[in-house]
Amino acid sequence: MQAGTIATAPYTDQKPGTSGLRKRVPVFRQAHYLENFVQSIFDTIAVPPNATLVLGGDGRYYNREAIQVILRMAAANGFMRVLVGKGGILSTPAASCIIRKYRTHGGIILSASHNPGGPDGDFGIKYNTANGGPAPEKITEAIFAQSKKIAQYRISETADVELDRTGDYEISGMTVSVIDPVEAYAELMESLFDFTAIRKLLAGGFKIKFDAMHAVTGPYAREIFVHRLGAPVDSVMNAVPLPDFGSGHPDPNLTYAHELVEILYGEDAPEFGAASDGDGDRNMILGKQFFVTPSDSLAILAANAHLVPGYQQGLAGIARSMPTSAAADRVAKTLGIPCYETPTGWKFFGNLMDAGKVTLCGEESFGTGSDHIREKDGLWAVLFWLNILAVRKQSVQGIVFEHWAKYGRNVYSRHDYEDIPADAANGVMKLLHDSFATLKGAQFGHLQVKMCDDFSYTDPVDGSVSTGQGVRIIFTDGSRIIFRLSGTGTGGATLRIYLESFEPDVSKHHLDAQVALATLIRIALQISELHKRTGRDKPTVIT
Ligand code: VG1
Ligand code: CO
Repeated sequence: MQAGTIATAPYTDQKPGTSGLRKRVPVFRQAHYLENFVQSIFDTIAVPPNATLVLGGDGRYYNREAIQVILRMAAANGFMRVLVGKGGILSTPAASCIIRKYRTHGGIILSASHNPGGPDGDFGIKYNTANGGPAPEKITEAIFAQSKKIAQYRISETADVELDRTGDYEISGMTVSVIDPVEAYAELMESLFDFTAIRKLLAGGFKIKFDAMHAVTGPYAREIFVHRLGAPVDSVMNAVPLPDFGSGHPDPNLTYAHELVEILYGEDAPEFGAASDGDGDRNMILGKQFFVTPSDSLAILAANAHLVPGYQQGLAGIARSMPTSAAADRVAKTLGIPCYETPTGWKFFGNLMDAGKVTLCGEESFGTGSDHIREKDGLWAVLFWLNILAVRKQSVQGIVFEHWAKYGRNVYSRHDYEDIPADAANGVMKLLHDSFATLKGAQFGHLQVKMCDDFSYTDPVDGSVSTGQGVRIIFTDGSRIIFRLSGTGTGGATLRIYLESFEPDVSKHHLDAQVALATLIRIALQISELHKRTGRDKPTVIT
């Protein structure tokens, strides 16, 4: 057994995006590509003596091979121990939970989240720090800088580690502990929510359906819903993780989770439906024939947190990403707690949670979470909803309408134009920037533009500044149109348009969001010249 140093040359494209480095599998399979990035992480964090690393992924294609490589590299880079999920599996929230529980130095999560997998699908890698959260921008930038000058990496020459049996193994003087990926996470959930009340709700005939989309949450959902909460086995669908997610697109929204949507909108529908994404950090919440917008979901969890054991002591504050609707702000105001507006991506919430400034966080992209870990957490959100439903004994729809009646409704929608040519997408963004001066004060029917800018954020804890986080067009009545380019895609560009307007009038709360937002949608298309510039006449996905 020996540790070797291998000469390599840099790649120029290893810049982490919104959530880690994501590329197609064939890109990761290029000679030294994975190794270069992993060594750049280890060089950046300067592995201290006796350090432990957490390692696991969402089970997608190339997960196991990558884990073996990273184990060999961790040994050669001086780690004392690696905790790896059995079968190479760890959901993103479970990885965060384990980093915190065992106070490790950090963790590597292998996932491209909601992006499709398979030999030609996407793969991804992300580093999380000792607080359990995604590395902040200054670390991801340092990793990128290192990847551009890397000349060698260290790797041990050892046989593959047996990943399918829990237990401790030794490679090149380093311990590999293969651990149960579910246990610690399930225990954490049990400590936060009233499992007895949820068990009673389910035993009383309240039917639920959870779609794991053949991604990582299957084993977690089975353990929690079926074994610990007594739901029937068929409450969890697509429960077996597959390397290509059964050829599906593991993104829990109305378009890609259509199998679940059809069940919830069909005859004899269950009372509650939910889905999670590839790596288990997103959630979609459905009631019988009803869809809960993620921005509303965050606001409703906050407004009902006092009903849930883990949050009964009150919330310190709430944080939401900039494009997320201001529904949560209204709840924060009523509760008399602060609400922070951050750029897109979970890495911006970490400092606020570590400083005790916020308890709940959320993004419009089906991400919700709290300071129990430092990642968004799909099953956590589902359990939070079930706990509320068990206490309030109302339908999902009933709870949402009551919420709107009390706070007003932030009508919200996101339109995604996926895989458009990068030039066209950049052209749209440039046009918008160039129009700031003429847009300000412009009148569109009854709507007048109050301000427009490109969002920038100063972290209230460490003072770091992040610029270029999305174009905002804000109207005098508070309506907003946001344009942003995605930072998680691997092919072409994805342009996201976020639309929001406030409706206090209860008699209009039943309106479909697309109908209620029709004027804003028209304005967005007009000022961006989107159809002309991209050749697309409708969005790929509407949520
Ligand atoms: C998207 C979402 C963002 C989320 C990110 C990672 O980023 O919009 O809210 O934090 O995905 O989520 P982008 O740059 O494509 O808009 V996940 O579930 O991929 O870790
Ligand atoms: Co995800």
